[in-house]
Amino acid sequence: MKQAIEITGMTCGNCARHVKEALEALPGVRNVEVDLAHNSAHFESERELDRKTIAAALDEAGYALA
Ligand SMILES: [Cu+2]
Repeated sequence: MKQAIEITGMTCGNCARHVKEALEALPGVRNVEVDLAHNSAHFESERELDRKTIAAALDEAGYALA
């Protein structure tokens, strides 16, 4: 399934890469696309990931789920 999220804390391409890597590390996640200009990302996942799981992964990388 496809999921879309909004993220706070990204300021540059490195941030976008860190977010991409953090999301890709979650189980079953693939095809992560991070949109720096719009502070958002979308990805495909085998099962729907809850906000808590996504927020924890982003927090660990230094960003936050909006
Ligand atoms: Cu940055």
